[in-house]
Amino acid sequence: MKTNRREFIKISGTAVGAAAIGASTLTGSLFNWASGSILNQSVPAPTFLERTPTYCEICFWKCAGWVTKNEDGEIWKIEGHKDDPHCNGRLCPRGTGGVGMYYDEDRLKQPLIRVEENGKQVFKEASWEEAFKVIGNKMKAIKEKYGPECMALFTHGSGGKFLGHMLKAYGSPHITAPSFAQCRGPREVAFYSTFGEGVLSPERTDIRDTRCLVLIGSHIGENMHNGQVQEMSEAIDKGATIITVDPRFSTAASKSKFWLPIKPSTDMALLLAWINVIITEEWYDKPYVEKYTFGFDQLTTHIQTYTPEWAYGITSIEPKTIRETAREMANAAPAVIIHPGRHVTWYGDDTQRLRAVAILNALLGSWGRRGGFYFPDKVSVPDFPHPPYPEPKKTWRDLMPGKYNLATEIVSNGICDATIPSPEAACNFKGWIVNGTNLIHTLPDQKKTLAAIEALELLVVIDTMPMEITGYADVILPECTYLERYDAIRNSPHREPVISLRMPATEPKYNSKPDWWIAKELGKELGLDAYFQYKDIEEVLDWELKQIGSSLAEMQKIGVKKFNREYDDLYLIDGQDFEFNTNTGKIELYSTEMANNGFDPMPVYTPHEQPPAGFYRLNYGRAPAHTFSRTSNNPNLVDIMPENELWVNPKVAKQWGIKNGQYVWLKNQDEIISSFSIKVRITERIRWDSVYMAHGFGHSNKKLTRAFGKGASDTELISNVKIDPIMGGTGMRSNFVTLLTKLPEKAASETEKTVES
Ligand SMILES: Nc1nc2c(c(=O)[nH]1)N[C@H]1C(S)=C(S)[C@@H](COP(=O)(O)OP(=O)(O)OC[C@H]3O[C@@H](n4cnc5c(=O)[nH]c(N)nc54)[C@H](O)[C@@H]3O)O[C@H]1N2
Ligand SMILES: Nc1nc2c(c(=O)[nH]1)N[C@H]1C(S)=C(S)[C@@H](COP(=O)(O)OP(=O)(O)OC[C@H]3O[C@@H](n4cnc5c(=O)[nH]c(N)nc54)[C@H](O)[C@@H]3O)O[C@H]1N2
Ligand code: SF4
Ligand SMILES: [Mo]
Repeated sequence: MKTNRREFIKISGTAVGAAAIGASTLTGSLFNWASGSILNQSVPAPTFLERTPTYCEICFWKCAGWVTKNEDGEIWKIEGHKDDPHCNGRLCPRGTGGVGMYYDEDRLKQPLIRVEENGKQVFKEASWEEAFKVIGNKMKAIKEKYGPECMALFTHGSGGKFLGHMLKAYGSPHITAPSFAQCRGPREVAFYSTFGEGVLSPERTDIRDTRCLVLIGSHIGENMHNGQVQEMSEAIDKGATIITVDPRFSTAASKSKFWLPIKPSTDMALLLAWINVIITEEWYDKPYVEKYTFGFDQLTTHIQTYTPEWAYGITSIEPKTIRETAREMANAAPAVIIHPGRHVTWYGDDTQRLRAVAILNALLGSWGRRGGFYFPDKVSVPDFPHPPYPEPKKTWRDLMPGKYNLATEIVSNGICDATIPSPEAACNFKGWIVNGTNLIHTLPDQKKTLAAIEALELLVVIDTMPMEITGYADVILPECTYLERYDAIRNSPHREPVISLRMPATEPKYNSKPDWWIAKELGKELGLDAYFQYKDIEEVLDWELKQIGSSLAEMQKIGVKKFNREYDDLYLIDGQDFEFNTNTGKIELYSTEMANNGFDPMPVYTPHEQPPAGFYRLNYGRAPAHTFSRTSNNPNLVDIMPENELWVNPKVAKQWGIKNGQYVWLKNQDEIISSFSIKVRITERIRWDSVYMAHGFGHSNKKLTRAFGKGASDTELISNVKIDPIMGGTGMRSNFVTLLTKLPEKAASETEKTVES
């Protein structure tokens, strides 16, 4: 099987002047990082350059970069910052194309308020003052009638810090992000209960020095998290073995020594069989296991029956391959990483699957070792002084008693559920502020999301674009793009502590404003002036930076600043005593925390549903040129990839008599039909029991002139959600679809249905 090189030509063909950087296998073939601006290809190099620091907002890797303007003062290009370990001077194609977000003429331009005119609901343009008045009055009424805790903030992205501060000052602790229960939550909870620490973001994986990288359902390469992709290229160049477990022949699979095309939903069986082999063959790190772990004897007994022969019948991976790959990992140990993945909410037993991943890493001694997982460090930046927040009278835990006990963050789908009125609910949420998250495409089970929205007394949406969620808002507030604003200091954990500044490269276009300003003005409207005792964000940033020995002026010049680690403890030293932050002070192979909460202390295999005849499992994932639903209208990125395609195995295509390039509709197990059709791509790279599409397409908002109706939405078809009882994650991979080759009546009418904003 070959990867599609034509796609690569298309990418570099669009990015005129782009150079392939690095001669490694990965960068050299599929990932041609563009170094110049895609948008202004024809603009001659300006004579006067003015550059300002930023960090990218196109995804959550937050690469630091420089924005350069041309002599007319217009944004010309964005380049990576060479001192930044997130990007090492190179942005991914999405980051380079980020300029398109600023230039997109479909942007939200003015605050909008929902009003009724002639019996019809419409959005009316408003001033910021009017918009704040409407929101302020409603929020005060909600506080009075139900308590401030009944307001929730859904936020994903940088502005969350300011809006979160405003909400806490108002009296609600309910701030939630989809990056927990729709994304990496199970992984964090699993690693906390095993090692007493999370994996964090950026992941603490020491990929550049690894000798064996196991990707189990994490497709680095299409998942373009920059530094991680670069480190993987570096590791491959240095001869590391890549083992990819994926039912789909992903880009990573094409770079791998072993590709294990596992039957979807059966990963737990493979992981348990690997644990079985590593213990029975005595390939584990004996001194490490003895010194640092708890529960080895229980684990040994527990995995007796989980043999490779047993797993073969479940996973379709041959026992010989299971042993061979286990051997490969053990040979590389401790410089081995069984990658914890990132979007890990699949089948509802995800925390337990990630526990198996954590246990495997522990047995091989990779936690705290070079080429395994390092101990990250970050600077502690104090917050600008403010009065203490009022004590909330109730929290989400009171509203969902006994549920998701081990969740370490607020579960967004839990807030959504608790918004839907029900006789049992102690309190329902009455108002949402939604910032930088397109909940309609982000939360599975759209029926529930819509039912919750229906029940709200206030829905404020802060966004840069007219998305699906904005169509449901009472008030829409247009945020300016990341290129036009200051934000909180980026301060993420890494090998060395490192901070980065984002500052405006230019004035906000239209009547858009930054989140820090929105939070402050809304705060004042709510009478919370005491919490906003500063003139502007520059004062706040300068104060915060001065506490850590820098200043705003310095950061404006250098963009990125590295600090020394307080201790030289990136890895464990051989034989070092170490107390882990778990109940036993050890790495818990047997989890006392799980046991105490009534969950299996060691992972157990349970079978998952398989598709009925004529149906295929709906598999979805990332496309290198896009981020979720946020970039599908970006003029630069639309050029690279205008719509998503449905990967269909040739055997299936033949059965259905469908041709490459033909458009089909999809119908899921609950009779939900996709609003739009999707182009078929016939490929051996997908198993016959599944179909695959990139997430983020199939927009139904007509205001998105480039993205409307392009491709299909996976979210729409994800109505069967398997909730992880441990932490509330939404397992989204138990949905099955069948193909419709003709335009069904329902789909035709759905196509007409749009939201206005
Ligand atoms: N079906 C399905 N659902 C998924 C996933 C999936 O693969 N399939 N993936 C899950 C995962 S891993 C994650 S992390 C989440 C991601 O979930 P989201 O972060 O909600 O993803 P997006 O669809 O990109 O929505 C981002 C929204 O923010 C807006 N936006 C972009 N920039 C700015 C800005 O600077 N300011 C403001 N105020 N708004 C901005 C965009 O216009 C868009 O409306 O989705 C989860 N849900
Ligand atoms: N270009 C780009 N990169 C991104 C993002 C983006 O939007 N665009 N988003 C970022 C974010 S927030 C996240 S969370 C990460 C997510 O990135 P990943 O953690 O890599 O997750 P997914 O994109 O969901 O891809 C999952 C892979 O799992 C495979 N798979 C499906 N079912 C099974 C199964 O049962 N078993 C196994 N073993 N594999 C299976 C799919 O074929 C796919 O290749 O990507 C990040 N990077
Ligand atoms: S990985 Fe790409 S999109 Fe994400 S922050 Fe970095 S440059 Fe931006
Ligand atoms: Mo994510």
